[in-house]
Amino acid sequence: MKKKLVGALMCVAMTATMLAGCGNSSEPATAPAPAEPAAPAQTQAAAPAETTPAEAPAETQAAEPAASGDVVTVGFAQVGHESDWRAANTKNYQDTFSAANGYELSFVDCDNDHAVQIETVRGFIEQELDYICIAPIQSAGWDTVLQEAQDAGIPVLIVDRAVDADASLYTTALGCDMVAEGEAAGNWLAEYLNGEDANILVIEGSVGASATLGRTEGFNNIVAQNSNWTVLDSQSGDFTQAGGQEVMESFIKSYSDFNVVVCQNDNEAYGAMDAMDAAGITYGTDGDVIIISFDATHDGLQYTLDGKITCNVECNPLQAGFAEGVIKKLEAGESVDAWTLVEDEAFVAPGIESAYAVTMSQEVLDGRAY
Ligand code: GYE
Repeated sequence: MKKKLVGALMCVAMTATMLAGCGNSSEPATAPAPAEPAAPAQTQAAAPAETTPAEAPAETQAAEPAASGDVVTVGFAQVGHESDWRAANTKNYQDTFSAANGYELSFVDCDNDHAVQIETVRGFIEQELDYICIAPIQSAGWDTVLQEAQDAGIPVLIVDRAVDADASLYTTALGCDMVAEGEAAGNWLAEYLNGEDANILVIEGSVGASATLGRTEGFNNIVAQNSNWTVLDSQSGDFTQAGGQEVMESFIKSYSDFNVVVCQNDNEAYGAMDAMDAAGITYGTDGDVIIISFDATHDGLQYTLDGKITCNVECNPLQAGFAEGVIKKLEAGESVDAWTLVEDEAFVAPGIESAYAVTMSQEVLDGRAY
């Protein structure tokens, strides 16, 4: 294994609060139990919204206000329950689109199955819901059902991840800029390595998801600018802890000369840490391997604070307020933006100063809402 060179900026500040046994199965890293994917949508109600609606200048299509009386019916075809990020995102939608807030939310966990997600959207169309939110499992394959929703006159919000369908087929899209996230990770790595070689292993997210495609593209943009960086391998860990562990175990069998592991979400990073622990490979600001992660969920940032994940690029899961902002405008007969960006930032372990990221502290962690 190649030894990581530690520059002058990178003094280690491991804290006494370091978690014992990184990524072990007792960590609260798993999402709630799955809903039956093929089951009919369940109506859910919960606490009031926590987030602020998007303040977006009017730009595109206005829709007819909902015709179903006072209660606004919203269908949400959610990706699944693969990660902590997803659990926070689901809770945020359930809290925001609550009965107390005047909504009837039909929530379906599509269990990472594209066919189930398409049929779920068809079900929402048949039920004549007022609005449909889709967090697309994969970016391809949406034209037909989006056309069906449009023909039925139901506004569709593409949330979190993107589709590659023509934008005229849906009302609006919102989410994080995944390419920018990948570039942030790469830019930080270039700054941190300061000219040293990188032999990189990438644990990608789910195949065909825009979060995977964008983070990969963005990171590769920076790889292309660094002639002494090599991506040794890049495999999908499906955005799960088990997937991250499995891919890392197979990487460890095949490669002995890596000094960077890029995990496209926190749960994969937990699994990768388990695999490296089992193989006696050290990582973090005190070890041989630099771990970069994405999401910056609470537990992921705890590992960043502990110096185990060196850089963690945020993707904010609290996006329901933006969707509600769009729906309120449509209800009022106003036009909405074609696209709303949910902004995020990156975080680095204590002892590191970066132009691209916030240095972690207990205060930063305590201020996390998810
Ligand atoms: O990074 C991952 C989740 O689409 C941004 O999906 C989301 C990604 C997130 O499973 O944890």
